[in-house]
Amino acid sequence: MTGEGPSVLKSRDVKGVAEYMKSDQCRKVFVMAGAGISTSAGIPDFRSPETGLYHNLQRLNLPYAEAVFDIDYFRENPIPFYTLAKDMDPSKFRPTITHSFFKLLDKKSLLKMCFTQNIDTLERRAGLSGDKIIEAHGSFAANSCIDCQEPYEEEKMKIAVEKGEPARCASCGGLVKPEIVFFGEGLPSSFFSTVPQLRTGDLLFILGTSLTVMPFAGICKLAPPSCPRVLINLDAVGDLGSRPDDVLLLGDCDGVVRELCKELGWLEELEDLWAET
Ligand code: CNA
Repeated sequence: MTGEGPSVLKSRDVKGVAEYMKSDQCRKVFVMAGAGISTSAGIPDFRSPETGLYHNLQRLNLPYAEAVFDIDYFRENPIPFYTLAKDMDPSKFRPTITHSFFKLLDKKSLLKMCFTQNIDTLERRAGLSGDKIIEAHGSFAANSCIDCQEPYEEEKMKIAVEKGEPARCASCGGLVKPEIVFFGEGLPSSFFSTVPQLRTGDLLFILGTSLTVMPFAGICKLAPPSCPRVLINLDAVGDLGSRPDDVLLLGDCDGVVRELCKELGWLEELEDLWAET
């Protein structure tokens, strides 16, 4: 289908997207987000060359980079994860202007749901309410035992992470970890019950993700052909670009979001929302 002209949008660029967003056709907006929306907050993503976590994991002496988020490896050796968790402590970071854009979409009564792979809770910290976020890979917001699932107190967990000493469950002695989804673990049921909503979407933004982790990566295909899919990312990913109304806005997401909001006449409001975070 590449090469065909758009059918829903007037043009496959910022102007075309902004014009569509202001029309009555565009009522239900969905967001799919990944680690790239938090890099400007200072949290490294996984796969960016040089700066990504996978590039910088040598110091943890892992057998392979993904092992740091592998549940079987964690049982054997939880130290690398605890070392990483210290660097990723969400309370140390401020939401980016891209996170505030999601809040702005919500304020304009456009946002239906924000599906995020991120575990940093910055969507919440940007003011988005829990009923508008699906944290598909869990988050650092809660901690529990990997064996008996007994919840573990946040303050005690902070101390364990700070010391780099894996916390143990008071009931069964099992290892404790934040409720983030490791490789080898299932996604939350809320993810599976909510993704079908994407079939009703009028517009889907996909931001800061390499679209490589399944099943999350596959859900962008659920958007119907009448729903333009807008990729805001440093590089082209997945099958984006294969549909007539796919828009590739390649570049830094904060910059592209500002450009789009300028076109929409929303820039000042966006900056004000961000200033509040
Ligand atoms: P990824 O595989 O690291 O891909 C990130 C993508 O974002 C790449 O395509 C980059 O080119 C792009 N990118 C990086 N910086 C920018 C930027 N400033 N503007 C636009 N695009 C940018 O990360 P994914 O999210 O796709 O992978 C899924 C993993 C990463 C999930 O399981 C997450 O839990 C995990 N993760 C989350 C965080 C976080 O919560 N902030 C950090 C690191 C990893």
